This record gives sequence, structure tokens and C-alpha cells, in this order.
Amino acid sequence: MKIIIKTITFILFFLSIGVVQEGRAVQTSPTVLIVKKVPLTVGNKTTEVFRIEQPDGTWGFQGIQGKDFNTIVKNETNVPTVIHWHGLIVPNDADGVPYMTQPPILPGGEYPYHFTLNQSGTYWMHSHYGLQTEQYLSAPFIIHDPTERDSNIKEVVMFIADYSHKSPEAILKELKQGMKMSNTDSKMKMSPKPDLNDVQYDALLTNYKTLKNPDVIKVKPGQTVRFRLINGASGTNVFVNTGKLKGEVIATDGQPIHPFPGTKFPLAVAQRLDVLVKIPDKEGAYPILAQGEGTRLQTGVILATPGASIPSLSEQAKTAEGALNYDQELQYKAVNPLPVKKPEQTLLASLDGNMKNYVWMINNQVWPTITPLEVEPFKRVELVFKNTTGMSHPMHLHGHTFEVTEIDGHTLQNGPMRDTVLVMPHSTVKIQFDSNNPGNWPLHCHLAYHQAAGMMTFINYKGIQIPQLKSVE
Ligand SMILES: [Cu+2]
Repeated sequence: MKIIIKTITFILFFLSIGVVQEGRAVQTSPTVLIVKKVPLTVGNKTTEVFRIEQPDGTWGFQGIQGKDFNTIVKNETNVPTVIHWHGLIVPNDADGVPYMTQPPILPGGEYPYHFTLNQSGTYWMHSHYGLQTEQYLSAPFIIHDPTERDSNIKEVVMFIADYSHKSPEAILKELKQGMKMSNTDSKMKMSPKPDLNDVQYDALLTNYKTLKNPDVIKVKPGQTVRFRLINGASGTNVFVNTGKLKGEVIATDGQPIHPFPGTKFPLAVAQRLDVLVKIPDKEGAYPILAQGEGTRLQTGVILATPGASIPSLSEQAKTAEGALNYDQELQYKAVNPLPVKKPEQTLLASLDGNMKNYVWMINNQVWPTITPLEVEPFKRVELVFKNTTGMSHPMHLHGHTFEVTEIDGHTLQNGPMRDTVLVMPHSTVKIQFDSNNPGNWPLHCHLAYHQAAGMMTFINYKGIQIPQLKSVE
């Protein structure tokens, strides 16, 4: 009986999220994603934040590799927006970047996106307009590999965000005025001492919740849980701690790696990790926590067997978390690295800052007054990030998956495949990708306030027209 119920659930799952019928794809009308505003209470204060959901209220999107993503995004808010599919290899015109690949979706307006889900893994979607990711205009985007789905494995999405009672515009204004925003070293971001945070947040959230009222996920003794960890924060790199449970990383930014064991894993802004944990063969409750580097703020979920008593957890850890480092990154091994090939073209992205006016730059240029980095189509391209600043920068390239090939002079053999790499202060990281997706593709720091303060450029394929750039307020 159990098996029959499981099989039915399995079939219903595929029918509900996809278009599978008798093993064949059928033509369907587009699905809908709605961008709306919802109230959020943190502490004793209620504010409005964004939410991306399907008409039935399902948060974000889950699809199947090989199927079509045919969706209309409807903007039910009072501000313009644009949705970017983070980490997905899409045609350039579906990339969701305002004034580069499409006009903004105006209040009450809608915009169609249609592409094939060629990848599988853990991705996310977020606004590429202004500072909206700071207010949860973001959601999980999970693509299942139909050959891999095991109904015995419990899947848990943990979408981490940072939250401030202040509006993002007010925070940016204060940063630009050089006001004291840091809870570490507020004097000078260019100081030789690495600076971990330039914004002090009020809370870290997982799936919109603080640790006062976290998601409690029912699990069975002995069950395997696959965490899909997404750092959707605007400015907080975290360590994820699996506590008493041994963890095993199986993917970085959606790309499989050879299983890497541990209990504490760095997760920079915009990155994802897939981590397996196994519940012991007895009753119990297991908090899985993420703590922001340089802060005591923590967030997470609790895995609990039916009879377990649920612990109450503090939103503040006892001590501040330290800085992320390269320890794991140097050891992760991609299952599907790039084919071995010598780089045919090398690009430099110097990560620069001028803290007098809170300006962040790539190659000393401030978005949108930039000269794009030009690539020849169909070449192996090496991109060198040289961080001249005292802060780390999670650097994201659109439209491509790249291999991390060198960190501070250490060559990585089959380094992790990613779409976002953390470049530590005063450090050099090399990546490689194949220029096989023509278009104009943003390359930027994913810290929202760094991006807003200029740290963005784009990669232009030779022969593709350069768009008329415009910054959004
Ligand atoms: Cu940055």
C-alpha cells in the first residue's frame, strides 16, 4: 500500500509541476509567476517585502530537466521589476536584466520568459532591478533530474536572506554618506584589515522566518535529507552548520561535485550548496543553522522526527562568526569539469573600491559608465579576478557555468563548477569558461550595495551589439 501511495504521489508531483503525460511532453499554456508584496513581521515590527509565487501560492518554481520553462511574470506591485534566473544557461534575451536584455516590467505589467531547462540542480530567481533582492524579491528555482529522483530522500530548501528594518535606499544613502554602519571596523573599508560587513542587519531569515518561529521539518529516523541551500542574502556570507549530523556536499551552484564531508560549510552570497545529511536511527530534533560572517546573527530550520521535542533557538549565537576562507573551495572536485584546453583568451577584472564616496568598481569603472569585456565566440576564456580591496566580493557571471581553476597561485585540478565565486580580500582567483552563449552577459559583485554602488560590468561577445546602458534608481 505504502509503495502504491508513494508511486501515486510521485506521478502527481510530475503532473503538477511539469507537462509529462504518458512519458511525452504535451503542449501547455504558459504558467504564471506573480510578483507581489506581502507583510513580514520581524521582532515587533511589520514591514512589506516582496514575494514571487505561483497562482496557488507555491513559492518559487520547481521544474524538470529537459522540459520547457514557459512562464509569464506578472508584476502585481507598485514598482517596476525584472526577474533574472540566477545560474541558468538561457538565451541572452531571457536573462532578465533591465535595459540590457529587456525593458522593466512596469506595475501591473507582465513579461513572458520561455527557454528549455537544460540543467538540473539548485538555482534561484531574483530581481535585477534596483535593491529589490534586499527585500525578498527572490525565490528558489529547483530543477530535478528525472533519472535521479528518489522518493526516499527528503528534499529541504533552505533559502537564506538578511533583513533590515531600514529601507535599502536609506541604507545605501548612509553608506554613501560614510555613516557608521559596520559592526566590525567602521573606519575605512580599504584598511588592510579585512572588513566583513558594511551593513548591519537586524535578522537573518530562512524561508521568510526567524529562529523564533522556524520551519520544523518532519523526518523519519534513518532518513536521508537533501538540503538545497541558497544564500539569497543581499550582503551576508554565511557558514552553514549541520550540527550533530554529518553533512556531505554533493553540488556547488547546482553542479555536481564528488561528495565532500563535513559539518560546517561556507556559503557566499548568491551561491548554492546541495548537502546530504542522514537522520540517526532514533527520535531526535536537529537544528541546521547558518550564521553570518562577522556577526552573531543566525538562522535555520529544525529537522525533527515525529516524537522529538523541539528546542527553542536563539536568533543570536554566543559569539560572532569569523570570515569565510578558501579551505573547502580548494578541495571541492567537479564531477563534470570543463574539457582540458588551454585558455585562448584572458580577461582581467580588477575589483576596486573608493571608500570616500562608497564607490565600488570593476577595472576602476563605475556601472553604467563602463567598457564591456569583449570575448571572441567559441573560445576557452580565462577570467582573472584581482581583489584590491579589503572586502570579499561574490562575483557572478550570467549565462555561463565556469570552473574555478586557480586561487592565490594554487592550481585546482577539476575545481568546482560555479556561477558565483567568492574573491577574498587582496586575493586573486582565476576561472575559465567556454564562450558558447552569444550575447551581453553581466559580471558583477552580488553584494547588493556593492552592485548598486557601481561594481558591475558585462561581457560582450564580439559582433553582438552593445546595448544603451542605463542605471535604475
Ligand atoms: Cu562586492
